[in-house]
Parts: sequence; C-alpha cells; structure tokens
Amino acid sequence: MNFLLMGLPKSGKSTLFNSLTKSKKQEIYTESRFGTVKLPDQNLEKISQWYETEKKVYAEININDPETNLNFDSSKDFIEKRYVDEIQKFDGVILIIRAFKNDSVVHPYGDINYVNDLEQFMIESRLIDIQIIERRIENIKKNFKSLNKQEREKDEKNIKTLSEITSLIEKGESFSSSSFSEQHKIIVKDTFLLAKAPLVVIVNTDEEYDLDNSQARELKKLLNQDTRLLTIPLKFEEELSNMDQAEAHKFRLDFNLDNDEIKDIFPEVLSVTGSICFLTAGKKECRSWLLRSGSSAVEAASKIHSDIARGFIRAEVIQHSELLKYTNEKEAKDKGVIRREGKNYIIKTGDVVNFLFSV
Ligand SMILES: Nc1nc2c(ncn2[C@@H]2O[C@H](COP(=O)(O)OP(=O)(O)OP(=O)(O)O)[C@@H](O)[C@H]2O)c(=O)[nH]1
Ligand SMILES: [Mg+2]
Repeated sequence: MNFLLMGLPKSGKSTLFNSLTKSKKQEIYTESRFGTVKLPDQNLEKISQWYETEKKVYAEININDPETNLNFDSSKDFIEKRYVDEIQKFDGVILIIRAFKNDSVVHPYGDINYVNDLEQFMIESRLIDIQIIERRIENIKKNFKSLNKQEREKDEKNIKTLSEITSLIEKGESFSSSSFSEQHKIIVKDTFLLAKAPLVVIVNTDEEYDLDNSQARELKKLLNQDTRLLTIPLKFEEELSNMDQAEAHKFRLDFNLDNDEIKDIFPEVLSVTGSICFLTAGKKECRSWLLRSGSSAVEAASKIHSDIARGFIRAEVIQHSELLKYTNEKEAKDKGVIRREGKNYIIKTGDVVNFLFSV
C-alpha cells in the first residue's frame, strides 16, 4: 500500500518521514523520497516468540515524501501540481496540518491556524479531484472517433456520470453521502480521488501543547466520519527516534506523553484502508501479511503467491491466541483445534494460516 504525505510547505512532512523511516534530517530534499515502513503487529510478536522463530517479517506500507517546495514564498499548495498526474498510484493520504509555533519556520498563510488550513485542504482537494475527472473525460473523448455508435453511446453516458460527480464534488458533497449513487461510485471505483481516499490527518503540535476538545471538534466537523485525526508532536518524535529507548522514554515521561506516539499512526492506517493483518507461522519464519478486511482465504493465498491461490486445496486456520494455549504446534494439531477452511473462509485479524495447495 502506498501512502502520500500531503501538507502545506513546512508543515512537517519530511519530519514525519524521517521518524517513520529513521532517515537523516536535512532542511531541503531536492528529490521526492520513498520509504518502506514496517507495520508493528503484537500478534506477530507473540506468535514468533512462541515458535522461537529464526526470522520475523513484518507487513509493510510505502510512504512518499514529496521534494521540498523551493518556491515556498509563492506556494500555498498542499501538493505540487505534478502529483495530480502521479496520484493514481497511491492508496491513501497522510495529511499533516501545522499547529506548532516556531517563528523561524514561516507559515505560507502567515498565521498558524489549523482549522483554516484544513478548510483550505478541503478546497484544494476538490480542485484536484475535479482535474482528475476532467482528465478522464478528455481521455474518453480522444478515443471517440474510432468508436462505433453503440460504444460511443456508452462513453457518452459515462461522461455524463463523470460530469455529475464533478458537480457534486464542487458542491462539497461527501463521497459517503447519499448524493452519490451506486452508478457514481462504480465508475470511479478504481480511480483515486481525494474525496474518497483513505485519509489520516495528523495535527503537528509542539510537545507541550495538545488540542482542546472544542478545537478537535472543529477539525472533525470538516472531515468525513471515516477520516482519523491524530495529534502528534512530530519534531519531538523525530528527535526521540534518534535516541536510545531508555533515554527517549525518560523524555516522554517529562512531557507526559504516551509511548511513541508515531506508532498510533499504524492502527489508523489499517482502519482507514479497511485492512487487517493475518499471519503465517513456523519455526523458520513468522510473517505478518496485509489484507483487505473481508477477504477470503483464496484472496489471502494470492497475497503470498499466485500459485498458492491457483492450486488452493484448503487452509488450516487458528486464531493466534488460541494456538498460544498449547505447548507446541504438534499438540494443537493432535487436539484437533486447527480448523480446515475452504476458499471462501473470511480471514480474520490475527489468524494463523497454513495454505495447502498443489500445482
Ligand atoms: N518547533 C517545531 N518545529 C517543527 C515541528 N515540525 C517541523 N518543524 C520544523 O519545521 C521545518 C519544516 O519541517 P519539514 O518536516 O521539513 O516540513 P515539510 O512539510 O517537509 O516542508 P517542505 O518539504 O518544505 O514542504 C523544519 O525545520 C522542522 O524542524 C514541530 O513540531 N515543532
Ligand atoms: Mg519536506
């Protein structure tokens, strides 16, 4: 899964990227950076301890930190224009809104006002979506000439549907509202639009400062229900990510902060994308796999290898917590607690799955 970091210039995107990927701090990045981040998984920790496994592999997400905007003085954009072309390769957005005060870091609008910034983001994201849809319409029109009457009628209908979506977005309608019909939803099912993209919003505060309830409420009012909102002092966390654990823990206690607030991002990323993690486990390797929630056993198999899905016979499944009740895998097998499931079994978070297949 690919996540794009979005935010006004100097809001803290690179600071977050550095903490997540343990990269070195620079003031300017002339190129956009890609990084992989391991998804913490308590279930994987437990099961690999139980197996005394040699190798532990985490599921990962990819994040992209856009290059530093060198036209800072004139840029009041959350995203550079070129990203409008590239945005289709992303599965979600982590948006950073600045709440930290720091006179030496200029805010593009002059004042620190995160409710206003979020409002601006909503406006800009609508404009981007409209551009994305316009491009689709242009592409359809380009092919018009080569089409027969029937095909052309179908495309004309699609253009009409797409134009309706544009008007709804212009009006600021939420994609989850009933204004969008099934037909609207189907036509943009595989198109990345900010109006429906999984979104985690991080308010980047100073370490001593948290949002009060009324401020948080104002922000939430601007967001749709599915969006997750977090408050994290990103610079503080970046500094701590370079310390050893004991030292970092002491600093956190001084500021009354929970353990590693950056980690709070991961459950939210899973939640907004509707994802879960299942496990494959053994003495050699225990591994956590990212899967869309509601996926079947055969869909889970295809995450590992297309051959396993193709030659799927059955899945042996047990919840990790159930497995941990036994001394070893053999005992669990002998007791018959490992279930046999077919292709259509819906995989749950924390399921330990062994696929049987033949090709
Ligand atoms: N005091 C304070 N400074 C911060 C905080 N977060 C970021 N900064 C500083 O603000 C400056 C900009 O942060 P970056 O992470 O580079 O921001 P960015 O969004 O990547 O900026 P561009 O790439 O230029 O768009 C850096 O000097 C950071 O150290 C914070 O929470 N508190
Ligand atoms: Mg940056």
